[in-house]
Amino acid sequence: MELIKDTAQFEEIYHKSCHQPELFWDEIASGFTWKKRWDKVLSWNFTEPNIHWFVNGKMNITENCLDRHLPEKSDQIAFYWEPNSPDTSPRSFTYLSLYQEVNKVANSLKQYGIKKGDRICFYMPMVPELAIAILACARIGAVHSVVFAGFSAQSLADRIEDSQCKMVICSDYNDRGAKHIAVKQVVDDALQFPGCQCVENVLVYKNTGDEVTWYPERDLWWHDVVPNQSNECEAESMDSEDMLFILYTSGSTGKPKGVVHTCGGYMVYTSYSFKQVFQINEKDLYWCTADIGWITGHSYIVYGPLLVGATSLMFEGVPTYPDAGRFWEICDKYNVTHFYTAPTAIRALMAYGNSFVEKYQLKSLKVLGSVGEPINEEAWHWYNEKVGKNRCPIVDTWWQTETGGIMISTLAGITPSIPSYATKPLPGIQPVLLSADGIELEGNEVEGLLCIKFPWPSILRTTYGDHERCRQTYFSLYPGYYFTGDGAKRYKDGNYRIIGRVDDVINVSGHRLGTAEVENAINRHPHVVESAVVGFPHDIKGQGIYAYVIPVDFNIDETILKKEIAEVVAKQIGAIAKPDKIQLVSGLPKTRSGKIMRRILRKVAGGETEGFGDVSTLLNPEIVEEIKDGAV
Ligand code: 7RM
Repeated sequence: MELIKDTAQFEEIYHKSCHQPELFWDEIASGFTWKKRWDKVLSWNFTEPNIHWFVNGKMNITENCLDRHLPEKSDQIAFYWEPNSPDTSPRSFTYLSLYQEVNKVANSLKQYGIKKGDRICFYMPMVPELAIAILACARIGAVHSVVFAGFSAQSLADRIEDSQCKMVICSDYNDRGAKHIAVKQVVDDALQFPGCQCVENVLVYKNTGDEVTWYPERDLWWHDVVPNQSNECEAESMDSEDMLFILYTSGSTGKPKGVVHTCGGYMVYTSYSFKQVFQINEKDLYWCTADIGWITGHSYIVYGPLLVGATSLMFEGVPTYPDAGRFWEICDKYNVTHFYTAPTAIRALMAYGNSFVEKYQLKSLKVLGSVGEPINEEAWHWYNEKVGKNRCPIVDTWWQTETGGIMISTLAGITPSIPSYATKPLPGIQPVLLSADGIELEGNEVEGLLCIKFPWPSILRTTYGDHERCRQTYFSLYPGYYFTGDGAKRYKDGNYRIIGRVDDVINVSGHRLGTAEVENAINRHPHVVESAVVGFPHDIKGQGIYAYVIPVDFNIDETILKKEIAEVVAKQIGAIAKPDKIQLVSGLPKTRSGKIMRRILRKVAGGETEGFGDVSTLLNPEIVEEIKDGAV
């Protein structure tokens, strides 16, 4: 796969990708190892939806991540691993050693009865064994469902149950910053739920070595099972459209949905987008600071870099431990050339002042990336000046769990970066802006709902176990389009600026949460009648969580109730979903049909005191004054 060389070539390739998409993707897919070539590049409709890329092609993504590189790169480092504590020894894996470790784990999974199509749940910290086991799973055709290890036992149980996982892979504990987290305990708690009977074994990687409760009929130690295995394991032949993984993500309604990605298209798109956006070359050292529990980690820590044969860095810890210079220390230590992080991390580090970042040279850096939420101009400039020393292009990459890979972004050093703009769609991506009634807005200087009108290889195929939900969420509101849930503006030269979600999804520190999900958790508290959750602008997190709560009675200790509500949310979802602010109210503004007027709640949460428009049509207009006066 050739790197795009300049703007003119980008324009030319983009044009071709839209006018001859099948030819375009056929050529790119031909650069991979297939066990059998496809009969047809694409067959699709967005109505059911039913999308097939590389029809009847057979392959295995791990052969493309590992085996394919062995002849030339067996001694090249696939990834370095930097532990949470700078005092712990770092580790590294060459392509050959990674290949062997993956095969050993793959053989272990087979030994315990895991077969093609079985689902395996992962609840692991950022240790190399997480990446290894994910690849092992893919090697034998099992489906991975990684759950971010900050989610609660309840959330973990819901996900295990929804996809009926046969195995859970976890660690004993996790040291993250100064925290010591009992990972296996959460798994044990989750498996107490009646819906989790499907789990036959728990494979436990000994990470810290502290004592754990052991269930001998169910639990397996990694070190008892894995080392004895053969380091060869034949890669299962997978159809392009066989499931590769499930990743749960929040939407505007109810419980999170399991976004399904399939083998062939995901492979082709993550590797293409990785290479072109970051402009990765031999000898580069790429580092993405995301957690593998999110899509960014799947596509751009595990699969993308390995597919292109890059060398990358995986980091166990957090940006502020032992101090706020850790990221920069690591960049200098490893000579990181490509650094990819989230605006929330940049803002958090900015808040510590410049002394930390100024202590380091950062001479090796060539490209900076941003992902997960809109990057505000102040953070963009700080990133550019203090980290990139005004000499590294910034790629602001817009994409989603559902898109599998980066959709709108600058190509580093090829197309121009503009502060707070994601800029242009990648080759193969055809975005449109729609008005609320579904009309395509033409030209530049327009704002609308961001939709995509043609499939790309890593578009989600379904939501696990509920295809109708997939259709309704993404393909029904604007027939013929994939609806992203984001609003965007298009400026001159066709550059896009992402504004943010237009649905009831909030983005807290780059983590997606449904307001309904948080409300359901809050409503579990016996002293809560009803609640409404909205986002509000937050200096570091991007958005914070503001909860309006109607208590059973006001004759209570407010501080205790608020604390308990936060605990209920942490228990139901995880600490990331704890409200930043809770306001007790006697009612919520409702329309005559009983719908909560979130517009008003968002304004109050955002600190606005006027411009509420006509509220007289509400069922309870008097509540608006009370809410304004009681704003926290
Ligand atoms: C990769 C990821 C998706 C939502 C998406 C947006 C927001 C992501 C950007 C962004 C502005 C960006 N997947 N988002 N990247 N907004 N600029 N560069 O984050 O499924 O967890 O979230 O995140 O609202 O719809 S995700």
